[in-house]
Amino acid sequence: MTAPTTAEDLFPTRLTSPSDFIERTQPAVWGSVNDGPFSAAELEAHEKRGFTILDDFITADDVALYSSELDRLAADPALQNDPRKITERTTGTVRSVFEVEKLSSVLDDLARNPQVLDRARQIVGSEVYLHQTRINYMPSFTGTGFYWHSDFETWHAEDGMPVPRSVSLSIALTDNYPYNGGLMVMPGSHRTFVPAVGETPDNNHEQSLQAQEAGVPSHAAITAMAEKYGIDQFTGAAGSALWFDSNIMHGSGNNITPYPRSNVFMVFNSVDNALVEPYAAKSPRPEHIANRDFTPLR
Ligand code: 6CS
Ligand code: FE
Repeated sequence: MTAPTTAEDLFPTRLTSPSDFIERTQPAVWGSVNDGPFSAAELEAHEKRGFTILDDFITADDVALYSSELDRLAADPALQNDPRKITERTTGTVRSVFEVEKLSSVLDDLARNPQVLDRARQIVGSEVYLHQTRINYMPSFTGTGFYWHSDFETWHAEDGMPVPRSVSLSIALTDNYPYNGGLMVMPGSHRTFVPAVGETPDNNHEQSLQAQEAGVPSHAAITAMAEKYGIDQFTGAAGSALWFDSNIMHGSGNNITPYPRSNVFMVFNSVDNALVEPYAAKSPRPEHIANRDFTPLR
């Protein structure tokens, strides 16, 4: 499949001056209760809040299995200078490994597991493919967070994702406390698109995956969003899952505790929302960050 070169830009961003927020018209949940494992009440809550937490989503055995994959990939000498491995800017320890379904058959199986795939299809209301996958490692003491952002803002601007019709799954491989750099979300903020100010630098991904600067909202925008939606935090034991909308406003602080925090992260995009040319960047990002093989996952 080749990407169309143009598509209407419903979410102008990376602008020269601030502009109004955009209230999206697209739903968060495109499917219905008959399409998969989520109950009607879960779908309704997901539509409203933009995220769903499922405790005990995977077993303790699977937590151990995926954790050993995480350790293996972090230590793999073959990935030493691989662009899929992102290190912390200051300490050089592993921050993320991308495209993990290609590096681990165990994680490829996870993406295709009906408990995962059927839920992703149910939310986006169609067949899906993997837009991005990664393992995030947040070490104890020195782990650095992710500043406030909407994933969709980046995927639209830099990857050419037309509309927010994708869902992300984050599975906790360690316990998430309120104090070890856990993810903060603004419930309901997925309804509002916050255009960012500032042009996308060339090859922005070479620095943005260590610390995002382009595409983040202004302090005034974050303040307005927090006043409207409030801030919640994702806490939960290892094995819990967070399903969240691509446009939800989220971020995390640093981790100065002795308790590391790591997770497997997979983004399922609708095959009817395949990438086009980037809306606000000179060239598309590499495929290990933004996949352009739109073959449905089976
Ligand atoms: O670049 C990405 O695709 C993801 N990573 C960062 C740091 N921000 C946007 C998005 O979540
Ligand atoms: Fe994010």
